[in-house]
Amino acid sequence: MTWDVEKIREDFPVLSQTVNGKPLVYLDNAASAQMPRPVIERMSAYQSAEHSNIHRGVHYLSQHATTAYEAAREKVKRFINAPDVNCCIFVRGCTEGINLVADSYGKGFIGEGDEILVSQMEHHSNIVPWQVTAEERGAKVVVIPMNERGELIVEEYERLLNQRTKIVALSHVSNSLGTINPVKEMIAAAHKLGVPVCVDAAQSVPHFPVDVQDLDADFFVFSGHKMFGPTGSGIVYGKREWLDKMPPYQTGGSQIRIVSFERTTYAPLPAKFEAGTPAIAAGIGLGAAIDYINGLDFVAAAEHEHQLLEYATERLADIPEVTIIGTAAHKASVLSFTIDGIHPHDIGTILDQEGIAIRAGHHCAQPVMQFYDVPATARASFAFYNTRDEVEQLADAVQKVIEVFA
Ligand code: C6P
Repeated sequence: MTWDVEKIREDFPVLSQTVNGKPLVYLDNAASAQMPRPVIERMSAYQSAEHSNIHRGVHYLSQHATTAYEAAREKVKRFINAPDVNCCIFVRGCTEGINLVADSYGKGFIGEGDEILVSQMEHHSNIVPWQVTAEERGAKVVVIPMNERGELIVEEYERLLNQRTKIVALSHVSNSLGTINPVKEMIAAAHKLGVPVCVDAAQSVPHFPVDVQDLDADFFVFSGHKMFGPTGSGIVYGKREWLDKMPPYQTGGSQIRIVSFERTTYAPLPAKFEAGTPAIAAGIGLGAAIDYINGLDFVAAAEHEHQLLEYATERLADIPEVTIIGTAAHKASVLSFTIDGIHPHDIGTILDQEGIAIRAGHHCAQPVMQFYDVPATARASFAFYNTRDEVEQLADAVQKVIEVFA
């Protein structure tokens, strides 16, 4: 299967600009991917001619906007193969989504002495909300360890699962290492004890097809802006058996059935978890991003990306001063590295002078940095619109950084 990357790039207007006098090489896709023209145009059309509040008005525009928003929810359902559209809850992003699950599931199901299993490679968004829940509920966060390659130690995980475990919080793909975790097997192991699993899918949905029913995920959370959609959009998918029993996360307009000063009752799913006016344009934009992905050969896109990652890994591994952080057997998109004696922020700054955008820092994964005993890493992250030539430019620029500091 061939992948016509030059044709795909024409869909992304942001890519055809120069930065610091050089053609932009955008390798910060794990932070935020770029939006293709159809997404930009769909949001602009909504803002120009369709904008109105949803689920409230009897007038034309309100009904029209409601239909567009709910159509986007249907697209999400099909994209992740959710069994029920009402179990797909719109949130503003992955962080808000995980906070929703941690707070609401915590209130419903976690108590004194219980344990929450969280992996060592999680993003802070999948650590801190669980710490807060643990503190509030008198529970404990227990860490699933990883090995030197940045792979979770599944035997250790299975040993840690026990009768006190009330939930497992796990990233599908690590944002700092690129590791693809064996979530399907890990979910099956948790389910043997009746323990639900919350999958942080922020870094998987942009890179390969997902199926929440095949994974048997209890919760599956992601952001729109990493999957070629807008900021301010995101999804919590949850199994109805949990969502129906969980209390609302936020309360207010739109999520109630009846309010009186004596007693308030809540609306059914998904409204119960969608208090207030949502980010309507962002939700519709997420739907347009899904349409865009569906119009591609996503399997060929994933293969192209994988080849870029392998080639970049090969090129950087050939440079003696470079250490690659995260060498798991199964990886997606992310290449983290350090250079002997050079701070990652300096790498990022010099690469920027070459027009190359990467991220330098702890990537909101400080426990990963502590594990490898580094303050930060430089991270290149690929999307299907990146090219082999851009990988060459990255490798050449890294060589240049080393020469600057020699
Ligand atoms: N990671 C990165 O550069 P938000 O910010 O809510 O859209 O997503 C949070 C989040 C949660 N989980 C994972 C695995 C993530 O990678 C992220 C966001 C970005 O790696 C920004 S820190």
